[in-house]
Amino acid sequence: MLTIYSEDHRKRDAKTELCGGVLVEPFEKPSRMDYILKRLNEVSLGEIIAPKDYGLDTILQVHDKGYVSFLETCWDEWIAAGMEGEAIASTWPARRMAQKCPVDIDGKLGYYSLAAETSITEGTWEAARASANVAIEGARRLLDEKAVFSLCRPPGHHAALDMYGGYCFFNNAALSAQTFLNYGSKKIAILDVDFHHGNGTQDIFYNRNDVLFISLHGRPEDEFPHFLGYDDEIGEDNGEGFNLNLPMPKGTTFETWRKALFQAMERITEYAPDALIISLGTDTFEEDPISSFKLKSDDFYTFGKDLAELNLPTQFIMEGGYAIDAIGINAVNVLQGFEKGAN
Ligand code: Q9C
Ligand code: ZN
Repeated sequence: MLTIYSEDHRKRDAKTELCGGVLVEPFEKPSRMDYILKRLNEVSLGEIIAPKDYGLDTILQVHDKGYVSFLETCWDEWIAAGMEGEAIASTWPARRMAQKCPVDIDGKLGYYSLAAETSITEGTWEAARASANVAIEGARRLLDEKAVFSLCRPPGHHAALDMYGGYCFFNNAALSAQTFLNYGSKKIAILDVDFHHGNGTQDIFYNRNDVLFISLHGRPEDEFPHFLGYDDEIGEDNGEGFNLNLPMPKGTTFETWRKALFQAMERITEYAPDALIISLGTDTFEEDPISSFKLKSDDFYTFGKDLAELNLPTQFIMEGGYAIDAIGINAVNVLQGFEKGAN
């Protein structure tokens, strides 16, 4: 399987994440990629290529213009304001307050964020742009390949039309879906198997029927992002019936998770998309430090094999996964299972 990867992800190297009332070393860190690369090379999965730079056109089809320019200038504005640490939001346009973008950088950070754990740092914009390019390149390559792996970092599925958070800035899966549509596809399915609900992807396609969004995740009652991901969110207007959430409780094992997977696969078969995008988080792993599902390394292989049954052109897009000494095995197990199943 062809892998798309950019070294520029290293430009995102935040030193702080707000967690449990203190600043900790971020869970989402550059070395995650090293473990995946190491495993890709160990099993010789295939060629690894760098993306071209696709500029901002596709990004602006998916994200709000003001949001994109905020990301571009945020760090400079933060430094110009004389701040000491990394840029973290601390105030939000909450219930019954004005939904207007302020001028002050503290105000802007709250306006354009959905959570405070994600610090913006020097180089975040460049890394997020590279990650977007990795997704878009993958979509283009899928025109000639049966499957591709877009090794994206930073991840994307929490990034909404005009909000960052949950370690995400641009929604890589959405950029990829939009790229397929730009190239003439009529219907795209996105299956999000990251432990956390893909609130950003749901948000972007909520009123559209040309992208089917399905997410398997920890229940919003228990887990981040807390305020989206319920099973009564089915889509709106043209998008009604094209959003499917399958939330599951803490402690969910592969046996239960796989039943939800089969339900998702049935819906995808019925939809009959031109291509399938997998938002691939491996934070469903039993040893993940911030999640509560109980998948084992072998289960990721079985999952990949199951997916191959759909017999669709498939793009895997890397999302979360924080048990980093197992992230290589787990992610590559999915890809190897898929290749095994497809033959
Ligand atoms: N104290 C992705 O998996 N909450 N993002 C962390 C730790 C945020 C996860 C809580 C989790 C974001 C792409
Ligand atoms: Zn996650």
